[in-house]
This record gives sequence, structure tokens and C-alpha cells, in this order.
Amino acid sequence: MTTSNAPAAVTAKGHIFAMLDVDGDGVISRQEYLARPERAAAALGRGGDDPLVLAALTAHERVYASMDSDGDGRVTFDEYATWAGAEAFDDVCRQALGSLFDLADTEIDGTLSRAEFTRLRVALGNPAENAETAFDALDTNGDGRIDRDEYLGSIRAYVTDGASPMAEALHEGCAVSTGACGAGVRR
Ligand SMILES: [Ca+2]
Ligand SMILES: [Ca+2]
Ligand SMILES: [Ca+2]
Repeated sequence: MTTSNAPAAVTAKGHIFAMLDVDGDGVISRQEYLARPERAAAALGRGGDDPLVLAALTAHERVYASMDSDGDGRVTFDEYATWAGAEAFDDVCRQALGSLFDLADTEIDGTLSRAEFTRLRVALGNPAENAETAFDALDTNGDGRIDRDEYLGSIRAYVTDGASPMAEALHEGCAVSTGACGAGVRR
């Protein structure tokens, strides 16, 4: 299991929790979490009967159930901190993040173009202004596309180490655009 006490890793965890606790009441509610794929689907023009939307909802349900260990429909920071880590990422988060990627990949070529990335980012409630910076940080091989492995690998590195191109992107305020599913690092 990957664990880290690095300041960057602790910062990453705080960033992700704050991003998912949309109303800032110190709890990630079920509704707050499940609104993410719903909002993305609606903004990307996908209906509720789209198999990709159903897959995204199922994947997010699974993450929430995993994260909410006492099953009360509220994820506190302590609950989140105990749960989050590389293991949670590999078990459930990779699938949820991949599902958002697939929703945004409207050309179905397995990569996100700048336009597709920006649409996903806006769909998840972030302003489009710094999409360029975020895109450049995530396009690690600089080919003008973010492929699925590049995308998921960057987020995994961020949630386990707090250090990756994702950190730069998050510090630009683009946390929501990454679609981070809630897997942060363990203390
Ligand atoms: Ca909340
Ligand atoms: Ca709970
Ligand atoms: Ca594409």
C-alpha cells in the first residue's frame, strides 16, 4: 500500500475533500457526490438512457458506498481520510474517473482533445478560463491530446503522492475539472 505523510500529499487530500464538499459544510453528502456524473451527463448532452451515463452513475454509487464506511449518507473528513489512498483509487475510483473521461470523449477516440477536456471541465462546474493551463499540465507528452492512461495516471500520482502534473493543475484552481473521485492520500 502506498502511504505518504508528505506535506504535498496532505495538501492534495485537503484539496480533493474541499472540492467534493461543494457547499462547504464539512461533509460530502451523497447528493453532492452523485450530482457530479449527473451534471456532466446533462452538460455533455447525454440522456439518462445512454449506457455511458448509466455506467458513470453505477461507478459513482460504488465509490460513495466505499467512501461512506458507516453508510449514513454523509462522508466526514475523518471517514474520508481513513478510506482514501492508492487502494481505494485502484478498487473503485479509477472506474468512476474513467467513466467521466468516456462521457467527455465524444469523438470516441480514447483521448480528450482540448475542446473535449474544456467541456468536461465546465460540465463539472469549473470556469473555462484556466483550461489551457490545466490541459497543458495534464498533456504530459505534449501531443495535444490527453489519453486515458495519461489522465488516470496523473490523478493516481496526485492522490497517492501529492506530486504530479495534477498538482500544478490543481493549484491553478482546476480541481473540479480533473474529476477527482475522492481518493486522496492516507496520513
Ligand atoms: Ca457538503
Ligand atoms: Ca458516513
Ligand atoms: Ca476524443
